[in-house]
Amino acid sequence: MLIRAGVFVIVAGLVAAAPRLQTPAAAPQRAAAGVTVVVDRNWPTATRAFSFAHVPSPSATDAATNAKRQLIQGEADENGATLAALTDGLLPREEDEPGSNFFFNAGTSGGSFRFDLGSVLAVSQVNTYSWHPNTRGPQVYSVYGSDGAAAGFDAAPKGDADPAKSGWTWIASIDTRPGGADMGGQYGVSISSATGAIGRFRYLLFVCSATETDDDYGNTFYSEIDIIAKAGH
Ligand SMILES: [Ca+2]
Ligand SMILES: [Ca+2]
Repeated sequence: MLIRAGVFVIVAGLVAAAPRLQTPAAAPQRAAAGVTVVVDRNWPTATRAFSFAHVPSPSATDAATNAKRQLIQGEADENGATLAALTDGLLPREEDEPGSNFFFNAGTSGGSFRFDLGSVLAVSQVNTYSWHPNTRGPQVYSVYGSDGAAAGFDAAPKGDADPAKSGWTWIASIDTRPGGADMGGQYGVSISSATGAIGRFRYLLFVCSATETDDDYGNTFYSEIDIIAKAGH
């Protein structure tokens, strides 16, 4: 459902895209009240610096650096890295470097994984990065946060169950597909809050979808995911 909704959002965004040139890849994204999403796309050229017009560059010293990572649904592609690649602070040097990215298995529609930050933190940003020359470049996912304290909290929601019904707070649903045939590029997404904190979370859940299922190679090459916590929290 989220994927389909995302397609329509993108189409609508293109129709009204002219005033939004400062974020050329940013069709309107869906996010919880008070949550802001910024999308940057470095294309047709990009460098290993992951330097973006608006989105901060990836960090090696963020709140996710030592997070425990857990695959919840789906299969990792054996040609890629483990989930550790999402938090190691290292970046691919080239646009098609499978061993430096985590991606779900070829021929599958995606999956989900969870970060455990170890304690409840005031999360101010969730920043996600990807890079690929074609359909594995854009990011399509929903992200949820939880402090794990709710009655009935399910740390590993599966199937089509809505995590928001098992103790998770929906933060945003991201779809950076630019429309048109050419989807390649280096993408940066920054999710933040005007009030400083998106929420107080120990766990972050990412539910990822392939960008297309026309062939087996639509799962995004995720290079890094940063969780930024407010200082002193
Ligand atoms: Ca990082
Ligand atoms: Ca990395």
